[in-house]
Amino acid sequence: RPVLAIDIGGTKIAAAEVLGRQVLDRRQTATPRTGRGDDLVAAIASLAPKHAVGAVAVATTGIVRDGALTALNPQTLPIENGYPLAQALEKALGVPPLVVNDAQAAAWAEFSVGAGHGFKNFAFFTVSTGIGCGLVVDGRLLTGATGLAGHVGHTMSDPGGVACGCGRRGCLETIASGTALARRGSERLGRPFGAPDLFEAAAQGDRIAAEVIASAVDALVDAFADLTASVDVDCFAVGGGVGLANGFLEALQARSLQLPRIFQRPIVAAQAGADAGLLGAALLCGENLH
Ligand code: BMX
Ligand code: ZN
Repeated sequence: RPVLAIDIGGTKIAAAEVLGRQVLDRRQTATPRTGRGDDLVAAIASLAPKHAVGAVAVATTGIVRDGALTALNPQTLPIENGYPLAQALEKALGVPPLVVNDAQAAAWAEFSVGAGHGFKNFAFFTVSTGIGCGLVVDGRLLTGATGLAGHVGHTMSDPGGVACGCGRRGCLETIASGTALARRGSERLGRPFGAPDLFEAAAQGDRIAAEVIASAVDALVDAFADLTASVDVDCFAVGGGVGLANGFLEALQARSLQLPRIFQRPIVAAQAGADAGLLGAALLCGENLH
């Protein structure tokens, strides 16, 4: 029987039925950014099929602890702290769902059937609006006792740097996310720049645009090296709109080769694409999440 899979992001909510590795009948709606979890649940219910479903799997941006959702960075998704998402969805859909962080879910998809297949210790990064990360250590997905495991987007990149939505300063996400690139590019170039415009300008030979992108690459590769020193990652896979932008992966690989040998690891492109969260959550339904 297919699993009804849901992916809650900061801008859109996607739903699909996942049968084995196949993601079928994908549909989506805008994320209600009202700060009320009940509005998320109503939006999800509107995407659910009329027929009964056997299982429900949810990947969501934010910290998931015992089925409850909290934003680490409320700018990514405003929601009340500890919103009982699993409980509310069970009421709405009639099935108790599995709920997991979006990047953790995507890491599991990549590990199971994508770029991380065959490795025992694996890290997936999505570099898009924010920076999400999921870690597989010794073949097991790390979710953490409070759901925080893998939130590498909120580790230190720039001591004393700008305030992050999570309450710290200088997080990796404030340096290397798509949002950060747009902000930093606009500041340096003196006019509004989106992340894609910045890549375009760099490709046209703009030195400042290239510098801003290079500093994001440096920060990410340093985070990879820190993580390698922490849990000895075998391979990194990178996805997301910025992660898969022209030349970005090659820049990460080139920068990584400047690290001392012992910290260098393969850096590859993620394979599961925009469906990684949906697929990973559905695949986790068949596992025992710890
Ligand atoms: C944020 C954080 C992570 C998430 C990551 C990528 C929130 C709401 N989200 O760091 O949980 O995995 O963004 O999320 O605090 P995305 O929506 O940018 O894919
Ligand atoms: Zn932060």
